[in-house]
Amino acid sequence: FELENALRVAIEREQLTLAYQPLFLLESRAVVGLEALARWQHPTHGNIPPDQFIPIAEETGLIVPLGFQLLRQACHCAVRWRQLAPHLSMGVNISVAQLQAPHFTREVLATLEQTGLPPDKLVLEVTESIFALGRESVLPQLQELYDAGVALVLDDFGIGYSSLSALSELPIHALKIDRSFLWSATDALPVRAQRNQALLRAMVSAGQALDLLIVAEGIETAAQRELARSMRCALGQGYHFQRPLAEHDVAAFLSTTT
Ligand code: G
Ligand code: G
Ligand code: G
Ligand code: NA
Ligand code: MN
Repeated sequence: FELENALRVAIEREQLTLAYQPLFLLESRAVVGLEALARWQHPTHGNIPPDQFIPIAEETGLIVPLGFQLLRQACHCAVRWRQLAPHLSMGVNISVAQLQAPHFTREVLATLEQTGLPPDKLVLEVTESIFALGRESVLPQLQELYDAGVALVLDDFGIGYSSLSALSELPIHALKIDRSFLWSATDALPVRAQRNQALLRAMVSAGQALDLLIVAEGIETAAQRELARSMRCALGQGYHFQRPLAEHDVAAFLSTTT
């Protein structure tokens, strides 16, 4: 089974789909947005997880056409679902290879215009890997998107390449603190939990000092939810609240929660 060619075919046939995981305001538990997550159900090989096909898509450049295809799907759905939840925003994960593709910004803005999704309701999630290749190759694109009003989030913050000085220069709206920090801050061993709570608090403070919205991801327990809330993370996401939903389940979910 050759993954690269299978992926090429699946993209041509538009067989990849998106699951949608909600984000909640930690204070009120109101749903404020969804994060779109790529899914691939292969006709004979079954479900292939994104951890397997996203890296291949990145290596082969297929992430560029795939990314635009998924972005259009997500924006179309967002416009439809905003009739049920008018404040809803749509988060889409973006790889460095996509940011570096020619005309990336133009394509994103064209998709917003074609679908009618307001720019500030699209949230592009980028990871710290944007810092690995030198910021010059991605910073202008991010600035252009930021200036157009698109919301930008630094995802998986704290585990990668970003320094605090780089953070202060990045045009972004929000920080998603990598789930490993919240998990270790609720470690069963009190000594470990305390040390990691101090670390988590410092990361939240750094983000707030830069006027960034703080998102806690990977919330799996009520204790983790309360810890994130007590540290004044604004938004939360995780299995404790809601697992990713299939597209056809989202409308019912929004109808009962908003
Ligand atoms: O309250 P304020 O306007 O600062 O919030 C900006 C908006 O950005 C919020 O309403 C929220 O919906 C959205 N937002 C911030 N971070 C994320 C995120 O990581 N994912 C999604 N989907 N939306 C986010
Ligand atoms: O949904 P799941 O947790 O299995 O996702 C695994 C990884 O794949 C995560 O790091 C996630 O950010 C990434 N991922 C999921 N969907 C997309 C996508 O549409 N584009 C990109 N570039 N990455 C994605
Ligand atoms: O790298 P990124 O943060 O985009 O990864 C998103 C992935 O995390 C998705 O595949 C999603 O299924 C997964 N995820 C979301 N919430 C939780 C959670 O509470 N626990 C765990 N283990 N994974 C989660
Ligand atoms: Na993400
Ligand atoms: Mn993440």
